[in-house]
Amino acid sequence: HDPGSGHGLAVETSRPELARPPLFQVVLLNDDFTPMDFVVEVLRGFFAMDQERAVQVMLHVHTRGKGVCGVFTREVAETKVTQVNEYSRTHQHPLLCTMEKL
Ligand code: TYC
Repeated sequence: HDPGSGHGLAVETSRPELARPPLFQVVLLNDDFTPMDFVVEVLRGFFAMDQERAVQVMLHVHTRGKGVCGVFTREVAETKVTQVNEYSRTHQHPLLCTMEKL
C-alpha cells in the first residue's frame, strides 16, 4: 500500500525480504509424580490444544521422556516456559518445561 506523498515520489519502492527469526521448540519433560490430568490441563491451557491432542502429547511425553508442545520465537517460548514452570510449582508438581533452538 502506497498512499503517496503528493509530489509523485513513491514512499515504498522496494520490498526487502525480512529475516526470519530463530525458532525454539518448547519441550515438556516426563517425571514420575505429576498427574496425567494436570499435564493435559497445562497443554490445553498454555498451548491451546484440544483434549484429544493434549492426551496424545501427554502420553508421548510419558512413554518417550520428552515431547514438543509447540514452536515459537524466543520471547514467546521463554514466556511459555516461565509460565508453565511457575504454574506447576504453584500446584506443587515437579513438571519441567524447557526450550530448544531449532
Ligand atoms: N509420568 C507421569 C505419571 O505417570 C505423567 C506425566 C506425563 C508427567 C507427562 C509429566 O510431562 C509429563 N503420572
